Amino acid sequence: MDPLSELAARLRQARHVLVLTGAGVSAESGIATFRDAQTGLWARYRAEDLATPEGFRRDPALVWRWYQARRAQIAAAAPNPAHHALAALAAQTRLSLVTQNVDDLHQRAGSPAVICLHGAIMRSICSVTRLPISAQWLAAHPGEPPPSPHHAQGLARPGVVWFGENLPQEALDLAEAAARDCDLVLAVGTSALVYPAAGLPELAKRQGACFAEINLEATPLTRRADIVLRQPAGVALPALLA
Ligand code: BV8
Repeated sequence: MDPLSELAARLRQARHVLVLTGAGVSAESGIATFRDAQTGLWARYRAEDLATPEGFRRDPALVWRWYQARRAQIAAAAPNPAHHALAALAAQTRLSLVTQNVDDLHQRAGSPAVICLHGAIMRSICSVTRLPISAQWLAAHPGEPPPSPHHAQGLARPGVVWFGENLPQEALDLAEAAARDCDLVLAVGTSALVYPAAGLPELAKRQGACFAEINLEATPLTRRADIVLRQPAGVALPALLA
């Protein structure tokens, strides 16, 4: 049986499906991935200069501009067939959708419950009090970054998890519980380099789940996969539901 048919059959029989998505799921919406050599954000920016508390303290204006540029790219993007297929899957089976992505495309495609391990780029929080920046302040300054990212309550920062920061405990607990309970786990569009997210398929596999990888290239998880689909997520996921 070809891998697509095998995975489609597994999906129909599954009791609980865990899907872990990465930046590759948003690539067909025109959002650059982190490690794609041609267009990846890391090709142009050093992540350690930007997506870290140290980088923000060192140059808040640069980091704020980087996030504003990404927010604009995301706001101009639309969910692609991969996002819509996962939203449809939630109506057909018990699905735990866990994403590493900080865009809002899963939500805009209609996925009812998205476990966001790395936060949400569209949110801004005060890095001193970690409180959301007041809607009034943001409404009074539509679309523009703060005069400097310094805000009355302290530095305004994007509501994402930076390297070296702990993940939101509730999201991580939900994701790990899903990994321990699922009987099918899919890793879709992720290079599987960032932990603890990349550890979820292994956690599922250790308790007996079938593991499928849908990715354009091999990753450190490929050797552990029972099924591998080397196709774009926007092609493979709709085909699985056809
Ligand atoms: C933490 C928000 C406690 C910011 C992000 C254990 C082992 C090793 C290292 C560590 C470890 N534990 C902790 C670490 C350190 C670190 C880490 O993992 N470092 C890595 C780089 C080695 N982890 C942390 O710091 C985490 N915190 O664990 O706290 C702690 C703290 C310190 C020390 C120890 C423990 C916090 C990690 C969160 C970082 N924040 N995002 C922002 O976005 O600005 S992560 C960032 O990378 C994005 O969220 C992104 O989603 C994520 C992972 O990348 P991918 O999604 O996989 O994207 P990528 O571009 O890499 O790959 C895309 C793939 O898709 C490619 O393979 C491509 O071929 C494929 N593709 C492309 N197009 C398509 C496609 N596939 C299908 N279809 C397509 N169309």
